[in-house]
Order: sequence, then C-alpha cells, then structure tokens
Amino acid sequence: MLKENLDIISDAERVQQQDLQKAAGLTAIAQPLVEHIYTADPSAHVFNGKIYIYPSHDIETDEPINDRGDQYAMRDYHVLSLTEVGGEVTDHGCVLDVTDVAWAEKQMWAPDAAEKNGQYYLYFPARDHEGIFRLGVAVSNTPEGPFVAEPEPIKNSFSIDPAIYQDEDNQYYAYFGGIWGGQLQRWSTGDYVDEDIYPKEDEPALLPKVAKLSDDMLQFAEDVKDVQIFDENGELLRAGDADRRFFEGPWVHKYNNQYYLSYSTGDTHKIVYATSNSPYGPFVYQGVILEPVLGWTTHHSIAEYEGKWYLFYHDCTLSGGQTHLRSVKMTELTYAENGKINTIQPYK
Ligand code: FUB
Repeated sequence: MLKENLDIISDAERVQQQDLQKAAGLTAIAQPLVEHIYTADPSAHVFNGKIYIYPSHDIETDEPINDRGDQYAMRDYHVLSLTEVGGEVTDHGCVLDVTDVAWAEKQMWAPDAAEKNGQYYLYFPARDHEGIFRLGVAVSNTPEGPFVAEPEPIKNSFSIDPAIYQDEDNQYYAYFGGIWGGQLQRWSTGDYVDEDIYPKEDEPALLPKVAKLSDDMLQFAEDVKDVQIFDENGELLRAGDADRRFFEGPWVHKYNNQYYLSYSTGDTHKIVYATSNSPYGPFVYQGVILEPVLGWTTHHSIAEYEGKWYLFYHDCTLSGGQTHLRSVKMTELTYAENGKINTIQPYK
C-alpha cells in the first residue's frame, strides 16, 4: 500500500487542531523537566549515580506539518541530568550540532547513549545528504558531552530511533526503526527504494530491527535482524493492528530476567510492550504502558533509579499542543506481581 494524501490534510495537522482545543482542560500527572527549551524523545540512563537524559531538542520551524515529520526539524542535542527525582535538572548545553556531523544534513531525531569502559557513546539518527535516514555515533569522555561524531554513519544502518540495551553479560544491542517519516517501509527489500511500500492490512507488520554492537561500539557486529512481535496466538502482529503493531521508538529493558520491548504505536498514540526470554525475541505482546499524550508523537524510555522504576516520556502541554514542540517528563512505573506493567494515564 502506498501512503497517500501526504499533503492534503495530514493526521499530524488534524491531531494538532484537536490538541489545541484539549490543551486548556488537562491536568497532567507530571510537569516538564525543563521549560527553557523544548525537549522530546527522552532516553534515560543512570551513569555514576545520576540520571542522565538524552532527548531530542525541539525547535520552532517554518517546515510544513505532515506525516513525513518535516516539522521535526531539530539540529542539535542537549543532555539533561538530575541527582534526585523531583530535584533540580541541569541542562549541559549543546553537546552535538548537525554542522559537526559530516555525513548528516538535517533532522537530528531521537538519540540514545551508552557507556563502555569509561567512554560514552551518543547514537542518533539524521537524514544524510541524499535525504536518507542513517544512524550515527559520537563519542565523549563524560556522560554530559560534548560528543565528537564519527565521520561516517554506522555501516548498514538505516531508519531512526536507535536505543542501546546493555545486557548483564556486557553485550550491547542496538534496536532501531520507525515507519512513515522514519522510512522503514523503504527498506523492505533490504536495500533503499525511493518509494513507500507498506504491507497489506492482513499481512505481518513491519518490524523493529536489532544488531549487536562491535567491541569498539562504533559499528554493528552482525547483520541487522527483525525483532518479531507475536500476538497471544503465536502469530506476528498484522499491519492493520494499529493499536498493537510497531510504529517507532523501540526501547528494551530487563525486569525479573525477562526482556521488555516497548515502543510507540504511532497513529494510535500509545506506548505498548511485549516480552521475551531473549534480547533477539521473539517477543509476545503484553499491553499498554502509556495512554495517549497531548501531541501526535509519543516516545519513551524506562530506567531504574534507587530501587524504583521510571517512565520518561514527552507531551505538548507546555507548548499548548503544538505537535513539534514537546517537553520531557518522568513518572514512576510499577509492575504487578505477574510482571505486567501497570498502565499509566498521563492526565487526570
Ligand atoms: O522526534 C522526532 C521523531 O518523533 C522521533 O524520532 C520519533 O520517535 C517521534 O517521537
């Protein structure tokens, strides 16, 4: 199926109109972590006893709002940190700008970071000079940067939203992918095609990708693989199952020896999750973590800090519902005794 009507009335524009109307009446369960800049897509990690958040840095733009996400015109990254939940949040300033990345042209979207042997690695997507999303990596001696980018993107990388999971055996896995503006639908053949090719509604949905990282953290150590997500009957989730199928923003964490893969359902605006015994999957769908937030996108991470688990997410309350001007928030995440995650309602 070809996604049509991109420039007629986009889903993003429709949601923005609805959100502007809703914005006044909502009571959010959490406040933005910072208000002096717009931030989104928070990837949180605990390094050296502090919470570090690697977000996108949203900016005002004249780009059109459409389903390709042209309105997400970000061009640099900031790092945030805090030592106490509810305490002061430090903005460490600009740690990497698109002009310092030789291969990248624009759209510095959702990043993540990892630490190995005292070095810190910032992973990020951007469009290259041909307009194709690739994943890059930049290196620093400290978690707060600044980061120095590798001159080339990661070989065989594509699409968006890298998330790095460090397993207990110190193997690092890169998960990534996103459909629509994230271009995953252009890689179904294994090579880039300049056309959107989606599965039919009753065919298996497009899947997030995974590859183990090389010892030096700068490349994939193996071929990129699909991360399968099954339903309760052992069938792959279908493309038409918009409430459950993968859209973008994969994140993996481990709880009680189970791997939890969580992600955004995109046009149904939920954060959902699936579980597995292996970092490669297959994963089995379990349920909803976060109900829709104000704004079109929803994007999250999950981290444990001082014995409690937290969901890091974003919404558009601070900007009054402008879909491309988001703010990072955090709230506690809890598990039921059977390991299920208790669903979070972002507004009262
Ligand atoms: O921030 C730009 C894009 O919007 C991210 O890469 C997606 O996950 C969505 O949040």
